Amino acid sequence: MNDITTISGRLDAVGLKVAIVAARFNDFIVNRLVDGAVDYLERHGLDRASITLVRVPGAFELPLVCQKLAAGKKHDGILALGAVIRGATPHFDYVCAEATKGLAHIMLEHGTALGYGLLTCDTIEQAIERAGSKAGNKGVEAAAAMLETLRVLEQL
Ligand code: INI
Repeated sequence: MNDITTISGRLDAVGLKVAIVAARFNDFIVNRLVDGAVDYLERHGLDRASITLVRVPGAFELPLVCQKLAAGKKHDGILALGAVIRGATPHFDYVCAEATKGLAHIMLEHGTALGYGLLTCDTIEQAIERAGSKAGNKGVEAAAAMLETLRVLEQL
């Protein structure tokens, strides 16, 4: 592999500005994702004062606010955090699909690294497992992915 030019992202958050957009719906889960993401970014050198936390009503509103932030170009990376938990109606499917499509679209439209930290779970137990217990913390994973991606983009 020595002869291959390899580009990879340093996990170094020093000097960056990051926006976290977090849904208030299921906040007992989402707050754990926010805590995990902030802790990860701080441990990788981000100054706490360089984080802007924006609260939105639910996952469905994440794309609109992320789009406005991406268009504003004031942040190096954006992190979208939320938790959709299946109920008795098809509502879950619509919210998950539109939020996910919207977030992917924003990344491509604006070329902004956007961490996808939206839990889409069948049960509350699954959400708890992914918010800092048995299955890790998806807020941390989304923050790590955002950081790595924005550092890759800088080099292209
Ligand atoms: N929003 C969520 O973030 N999680 C959910 O589990 C959820 N459920 O199940 O309904 C949810 N709905 C609200 C939605 O995101 C919008 O905020 C609402 O429809 C107003 O536009």
